[in-house]
Amino acid sequence: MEVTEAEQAAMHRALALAETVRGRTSPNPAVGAVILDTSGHLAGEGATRPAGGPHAEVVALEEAGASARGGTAVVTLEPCAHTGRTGPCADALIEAGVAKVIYAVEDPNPEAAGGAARLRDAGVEVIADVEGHAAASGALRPWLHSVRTGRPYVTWKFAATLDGRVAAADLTSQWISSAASRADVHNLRALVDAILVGSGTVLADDPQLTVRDGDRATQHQPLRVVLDRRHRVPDEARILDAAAETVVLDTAAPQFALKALYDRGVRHVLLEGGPTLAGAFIEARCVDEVIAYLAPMLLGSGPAALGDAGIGTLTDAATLEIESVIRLGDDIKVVGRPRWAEARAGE
Ligand code: AOF
Ligand code: ZN
Repeated sequence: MEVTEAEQAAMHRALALAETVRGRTSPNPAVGAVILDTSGHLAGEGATRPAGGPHAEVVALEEAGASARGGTAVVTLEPCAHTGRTGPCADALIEAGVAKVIYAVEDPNPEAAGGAARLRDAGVEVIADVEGHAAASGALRPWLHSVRTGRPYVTWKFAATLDGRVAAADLTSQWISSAASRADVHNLRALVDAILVGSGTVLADDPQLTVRDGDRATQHQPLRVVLDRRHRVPDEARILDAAAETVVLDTAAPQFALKALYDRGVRHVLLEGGPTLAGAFIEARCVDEVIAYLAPMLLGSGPAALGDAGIGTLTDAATLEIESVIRLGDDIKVVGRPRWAEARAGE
């Protein structure tokens, strides 16, 4: 069983298609699919439509029409075998006469799994785990995490000086990070389902928490979430304006908040502030990814990015596996994953 160069290229295209719908498919996964005709030429392509709409395979099959017969389907996730809000994709592929199916990641959702077996039973050649790692650590990551853990994937993002401060001693904090970093944050917001802050951040900064610039602006506004146990958020706070939907949760407990968001269909949360809330999330081991924007600036005093996380000694430190380090304008962007997240993913 071999994967041709055209099929490999089709998988890369499917991965790219999946990227284009990130943040707009939850609670469903962001999947990409490509159909090649019998001579290996592109016949159709697609990505998951918003939840309740067709899956990626069905979008691609529609575009391919009769050219799918005898051809190959290349998908980032194992085709489903269940009737949920839509019919089984495995059956749609069989009916269309597809001869070969190549996919990246096995479907861990017990309700939908079994597509590969159904395809094989119908005489379709099936190849699994092609670019599996790329798919699982890309657009599918938050969804895969949610299926396994029952709570959303949490990215904690902060912008600080090189000495880790988010504001000066007098609490001035505007423009620590560069314009390039701020645009990057807006792109990041467009990829997630919800943005989470504590009431302290609302009172201190009165942020709007919308996607305003960056390349993906206006495509999608994530849900805005404030944890406000003491009912401190004033009616005139910008987070309550009409620019996007907002929920105020009457709790300070990360697990409870994440469960409530999961039940609303949220699969990826961007934790944006502030230090106290971040400390509580780290202490509860509810952070799966850390994105730090570090500005070439030193302050020497002022609040630290991370508040008390219940860590008293070095051996208890939350250690990160660094995934990438890039320069953004004059800033440095570091992406890392706490090792506890890794341990969980391997369970
Ligand atoms: C998607 N898009 O491209 C694929 C999915 O509720 P349903 O009927 O839409 O089914 C959702 C499940 O289908 C989802 O949890 C996953 O297991 C499977 N595959 N879903 O939304 C897709 N291929
Ligand atoms: Zn499906």
